[in-house]
Amino acid sequence: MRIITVGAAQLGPIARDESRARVVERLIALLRRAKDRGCGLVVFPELALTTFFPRWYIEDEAELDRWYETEMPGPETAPLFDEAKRLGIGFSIGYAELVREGGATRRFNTAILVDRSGAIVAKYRKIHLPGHAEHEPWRAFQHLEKRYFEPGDLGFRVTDAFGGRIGMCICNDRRWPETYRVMGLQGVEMVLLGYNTPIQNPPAPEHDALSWHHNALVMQAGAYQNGTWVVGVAKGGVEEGVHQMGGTQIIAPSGETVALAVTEGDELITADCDLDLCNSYKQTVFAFHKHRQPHAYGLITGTAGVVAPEEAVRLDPALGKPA
Ligand code: ING
Repeated sequence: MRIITVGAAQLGPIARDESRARVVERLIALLRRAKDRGCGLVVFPELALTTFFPRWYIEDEAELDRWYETEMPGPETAPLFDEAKRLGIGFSIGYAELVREGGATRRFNTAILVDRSGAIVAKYRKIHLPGHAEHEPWRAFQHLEKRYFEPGDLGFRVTDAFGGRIGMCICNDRRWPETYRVMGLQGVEMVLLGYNTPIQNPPAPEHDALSWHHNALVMQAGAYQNGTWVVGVAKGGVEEGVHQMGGTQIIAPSGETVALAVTEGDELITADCDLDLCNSYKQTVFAFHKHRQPHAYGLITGTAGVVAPEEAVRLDPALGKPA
C-alpha cells in the first residue's frame, strides 16, 4: 500500500476585483481543513489566483498583464507557500505565468507542484488551449485563451514525488486522450488537474446539458485507460456572470469516482489514494509493452486534423497495405 491522502480543493467564484491576498486567505483555509483531514497533498484549480480573465477582450496590455504572476512565489503568494510548509502539506496550483526572456514577453497558463518541504518540484504549461484568438462579439462571453497564452513548451512530464509518479495537466487538456497516454507511457500514477469550465459553450449549446457527463467521462476514461488516479478540481459557481461548473472529483485507476464535490463553492473533498491500485491495470489489461502496437498509430502524430483516406495512406505506410 502506498497511500497518499489527497485533498481536492474546489474554489467558488473569484471576483474581478478580489485581491490575490484575499484569494490566498481562501486557499489557506482549505489547506488547514485538509490538514485536519490528514491530507499530504492538496490540488487547487486552474488560474486559482484570479478570476477567469480570458472571458473578456482586453486590449490594453498593461491591464492584461495585471492578471499574470511574474514570480512564484511572489509577495502575495508567499503566505500560501509558508503555511503549506508549516503544515507539511504539498500542493499543486494553477496560475497565469508571465515570463520576460531574451527581450520577449511570453504568457502561459501554468501549474506547479510544490512538495511538503515547500520546493517547486514540477511545472506544467497548458498545451491544449481552447476557445479563440480574436474578439468574437457575438458571444455572450469570450474565451480568449488562444490570445492570452502560448501553447505549453514543457510537454506532459511525470515527476517522482509523494512516493509515486505524479503528472499534471490543465482543463481542456483533460478532454484529449493523448494527454493521459503520454503520461501513462511514463508510468504516471496520479494526474493532478484544475479546470475553469463554463457550462455554456457558445459554439455548441447542445452540449451544455452534458457538461457534467463529459467532465466525468474524459477523466474516468483517462484514469482507467492508463491505470492512474486522476484528481480534477474546479473553480465553479457564477463568476462575473458566467456559470462555471463544479464537479470536482477524485477518480481511481478503475475509472470509478471515489469522491465528488456537491457544491459549486469553496469545498474540500478527500480520499485515501493507494497508488498500488494502479498496478493491476498497468500489469494486465493496460500492460502497454505487451499490448500496444505503435506501428499502427502513425496518424496520431502524423497530422493535427482529419485527412482524406488517400492522404492518410501517404502519411502512414501501415495504412498502405493492399486489402
Ligand atoms: N475551459 C473549458 C474546458 O475545456 C470548454 C473550455 C468549455 C471546452 C466547454 C469545451 C466545452 O473545460 C478551459 N479553461 O479549458
